[in-house]
Amino acid sequence: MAYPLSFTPEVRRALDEKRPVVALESTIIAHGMPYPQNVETARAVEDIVRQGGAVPATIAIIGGVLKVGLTPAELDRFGRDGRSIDKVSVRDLPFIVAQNLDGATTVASTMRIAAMAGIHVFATGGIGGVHRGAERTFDISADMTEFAASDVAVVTAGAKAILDLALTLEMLETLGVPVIGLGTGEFPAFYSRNSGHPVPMTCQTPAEIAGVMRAKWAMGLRGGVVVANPIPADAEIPAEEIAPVVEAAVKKAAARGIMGKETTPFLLAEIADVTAGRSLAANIALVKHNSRIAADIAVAFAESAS
Ligand code: PSU
Ligand code: MN
Repeated sequence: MAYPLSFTPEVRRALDEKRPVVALESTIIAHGMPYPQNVETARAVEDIVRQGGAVPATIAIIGGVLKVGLTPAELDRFGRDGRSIDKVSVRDLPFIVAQNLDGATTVASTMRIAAMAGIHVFATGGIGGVHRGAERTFDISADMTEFAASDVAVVTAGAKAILDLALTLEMLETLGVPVIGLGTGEFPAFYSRNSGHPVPMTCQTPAEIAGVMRAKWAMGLRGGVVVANPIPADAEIPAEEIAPVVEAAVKKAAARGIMGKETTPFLLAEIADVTAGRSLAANIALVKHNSRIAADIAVAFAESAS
């Protein structure tokens, strides 16, 4: 039996009526962005999903309960409390639940809870992946292995520029995960539209992506799909501009001995600092764009059921 989930009425109704739903994560709120931009963005993203004809389901853990959909007050609290709320990946789920704690869910744990809830589309900013230097540190995000387990399509602006994109793509191939460029032949690099790394396949429309999802799961192939959606051109930071900033941030993290789950939040905050908030503006723009596309995919996927 699945662990009991707690739904907001809006999400419960949409799922019962088989209407399109888009999952959203809470680590990006609590750990990925500063207050108050985190709450403003989380609210805006929910509105964008609704405007796109789907119902948003922001996922988090409150008092050990797996929440599918947050009330405005809950969402606000996650933004205000920020990094004092535990960042919860899949390995942390049993402890947080058993001890009745609060947790902000990463891409991996959000995928898992979305799958438990029967939600197949999820919008984030950028997925975790294989970190630079992983051959020494073994730092590979649990987001990677989760793509082999949960039947969820995740719309992402590629993978964060703080990662080793070539190794991240290799890992996804090993795990049998389709990486689809939406309107692009290149894997986008989060802040930048281009990375120089080709994607294995390209789709031009949300309906085509829904088709890939149907085909994958109809064959009994378990696991997720990466939908790589480049940041809008007017918000991008060109690769040559952001590369030295990322380089310096990665070095600073290493020098300070920052490891494990602290790495990604540290690097994002450091890069936002050094770019005087420009990377934060880029991050917000790409999350909004991903949410719009995720709504379109959820609508197309629901239509393809009939
Ligand atoms: N995307 C963003 N900002 C974030 C994250 C993703 O734009 O803060 C979070 C996601 O929750 C992702 C996590 O799952 O970073 C990856 O952390 P780690 O590298 O420790 O697995
Ligand atoms: Mn890690």
